Amino acid sequence: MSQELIDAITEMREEDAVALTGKLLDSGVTPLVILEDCRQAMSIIGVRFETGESFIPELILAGEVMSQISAIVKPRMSQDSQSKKLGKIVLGTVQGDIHDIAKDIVGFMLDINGFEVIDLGVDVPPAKFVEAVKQSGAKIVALSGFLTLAYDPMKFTVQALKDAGLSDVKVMIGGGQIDEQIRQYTGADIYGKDAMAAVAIAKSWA
Ligand code: B12
Repeated sequence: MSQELIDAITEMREEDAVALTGKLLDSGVTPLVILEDCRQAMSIIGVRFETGESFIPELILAGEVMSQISAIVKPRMSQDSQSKKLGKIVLGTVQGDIHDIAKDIVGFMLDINGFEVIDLGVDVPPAKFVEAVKQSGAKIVALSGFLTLAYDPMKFTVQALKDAGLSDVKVMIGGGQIDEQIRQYTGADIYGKDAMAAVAIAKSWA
């Protein structure tokens, strides 16, 4: 763990955070350790937002810092990752929700663990998931959502896949408030608490 990196992110020192990431990678710190630092930093920022110490512009800036770090870390991981793909996964943040930091981490982890990730982005309507599954032949769909308002779009997406005759496609869900109770509500196959869980689930289905 690098407290210096966590501090640089939580203090929104964008250039420092990016430079430090490069330095840590060069000194042999693994990308996974860096991602864990990012996760810790984001959770500190999340608590500050909830307690009124930080506001939306800070969150947006933190999101940008995360994207930049991810862009540096990703090529280093791809070098080590297996070229053999374990299968295709359609990923997206559901309709009405634009939170993508966590989705990107999930996509990133799936990618470097051998899956071909078709990332549909944010605010993705159910029909778009259906279309992407049909086009790609993916057998796994991963839905991310952070808002309470995301529960229904998740449920509608699961239903839309069934209505399209894609009952053999497995659906995992995750994000902020998502838990087992929400999984039952949405009809998804499984809930995963973090990106590592997403990888473990996908591997068990592959
Ligand atoms: C950053 C942030 C934002 C940023 C998003 C930037 C971005 N590019 O994503 C911005 C500023 C844009 C934003 C906007 C809003 N936000 Co906001 N946001 C957050 C915040 C602080 C952090 C979320 C985050 O990215 N965490 C970092 C990730 C990495 O953490 P993580 O959860 O550990 O990630 C893991 C898991 O979630 C899991 N996972 C995620 N997806 C999936 C999928 C699968 C398949 C699996 C298996 C696992 C999985 O794996 C991840 C990696 O390990 C949260 C508060 C919080 N504490 O969560 C509020 C929060 C989610 N936001 C909230 C709100 C209300 C909003 C706004 C409506 C605010 C507004 N009034 O405009 C808008 C929403 C607009 C919209 N339509 O979506 C509320 C939601 C409340 C609710 N119950 O609905 C929260 C909880 C804050 C609060 N307490 O009020 N937000």
